[in-house]
Amino acid sequence: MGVVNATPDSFSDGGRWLDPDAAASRALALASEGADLVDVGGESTRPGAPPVAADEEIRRVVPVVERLVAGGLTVPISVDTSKPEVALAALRAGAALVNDVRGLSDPRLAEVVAAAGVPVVLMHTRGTPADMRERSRYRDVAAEVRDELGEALRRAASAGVPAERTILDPGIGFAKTAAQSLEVLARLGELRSLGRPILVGPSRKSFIGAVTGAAVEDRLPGTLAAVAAAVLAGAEFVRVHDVGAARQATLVAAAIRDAAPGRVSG
Ligand code: HH2
Repeated sequence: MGVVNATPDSFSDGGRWLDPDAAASRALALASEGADLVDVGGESTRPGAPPVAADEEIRRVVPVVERLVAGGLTVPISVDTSKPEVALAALRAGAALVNDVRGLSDPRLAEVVAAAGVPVVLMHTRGTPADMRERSRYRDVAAEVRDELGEALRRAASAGVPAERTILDPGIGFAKTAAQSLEVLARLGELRSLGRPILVGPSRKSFIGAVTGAAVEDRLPGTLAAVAAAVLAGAEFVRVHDVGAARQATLVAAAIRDAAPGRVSG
């Protein structure tokens, strides 16, 4: 999944793709680098990011989706939003999937997803960008993330979104310290007990800076290490900014995983 942030303030690429034409050409470039999905978002979720009104988020996201549909993008478009109005407008414009960093905690978004019959990424977080840093107290981070994703699955089901249409994401860096993000990655396999495909978004995040000291723009090697670890632990999707490099890392990690004796490939 290639990231297209049509925002002025995203943590690693804020302002680069705010113009809809620039964002659309970025998405097309990611698809030609081998992205299987492009994820278009109009609100930064970095800790401390200011909230964006729905109409402003729609103004950022929908023109990008429209340009991609008109420009013949061949891979599905996902919309990275937690707002029902934005999801609805993006789906009407041609998006095929909703990526919700709040795991359908807004029942109105769950209704939109249920009515549209589209797949949804349920990501784990706690609170909002304003208070997520204070919400990172866990007794056992991997077990609690798994249990809270289980609750998200139940919320989805009761709103009419069947489990078959969900993808689960532990939310690297969301209401988690660097050490907690590392532990969640190390224990990613524990999420498999929920029985759904797993997506992981480690790209350029601060846990990589905590381990290496690298600045945001120098975190590609660390991102690739995390991508490989996630794939070896069973992730089906990785959300990244640098698709070409991540695709190579993913293919090699998957080939190593599938070469283990006794494993049925595919
Ligand atoms: N991370 C970000 C945004 N959306 N969605 C999913 N499913 N998983 C993630 O890990 C995830 C996500 C944050 O990264 P980015 O979009 O680059 O930054 P910002 O939120 O500052 O726009």
